[in-house]
Amino acid sequence: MKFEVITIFPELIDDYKKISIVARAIKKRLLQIKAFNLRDYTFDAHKTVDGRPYGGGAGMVLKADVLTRAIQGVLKKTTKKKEKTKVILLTPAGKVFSQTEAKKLAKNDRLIFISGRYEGFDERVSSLVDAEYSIGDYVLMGGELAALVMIETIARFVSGVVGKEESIQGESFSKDGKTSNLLEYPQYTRPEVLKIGKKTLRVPKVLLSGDHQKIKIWRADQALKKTKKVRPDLINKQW
Ligand code: 6GU
Repeated sequence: MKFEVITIFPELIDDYKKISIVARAIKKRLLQIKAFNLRDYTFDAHKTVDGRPYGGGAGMVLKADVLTRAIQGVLKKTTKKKEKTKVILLTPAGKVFSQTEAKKLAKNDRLIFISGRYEGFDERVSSLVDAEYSIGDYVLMGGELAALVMIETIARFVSGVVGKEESIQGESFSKDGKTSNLLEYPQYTRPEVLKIGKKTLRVPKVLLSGDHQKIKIWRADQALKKTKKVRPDLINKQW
């Protein structure tokens, strides 16, 4: 699967590619991640990417002509075979990204992300865009981190990217796992007894019992309790 990001900070995307699992997947040719500098698609010597908003107001707006040139330029770099492609605009005003959206987007061969800084985009760029996404209800300085969050989430659905070790079965938010719709149960590893200052922290006895049926029930109960406590909204959520 191919991910392309149009940004004024391509180095942010390029640095991310060096990280373990992602680097391994790129080496195995399962993933491709490419950053394109928006300034390479400008029309003037100053490489201007933004302008003052018509009608006045604070902040600057990313120029539709520059963005159009960049999107069309990146789209044209296509390989020979027909690739199922989507152009995605990253904005806090977009549809909220989720595990379900990630799974759907993973059906594409190629995703082109447009990442803005400044206050926003000239609205006319939406005519070249297939979807607008936000990663949550808070405001970032720009879309680069949102692009990386989406890329990492979607890439985990690409066959071979996540090894058996890091299995995606049964994890929080996965629809098909045993703990469907619930957060994951707590995990423990050695040492069995941990001393932190005056505190002695032990691994729950049931996990040392060897009784797999009991462990299964305990884990399901823990997952439910944890979810009720921190994310009650997930209990009756339709995915
Ligand atoms: Cl996609 N962009 C920005 N600037 N802020 C965000 C976001 C995106 N998603 C959540 N906050």
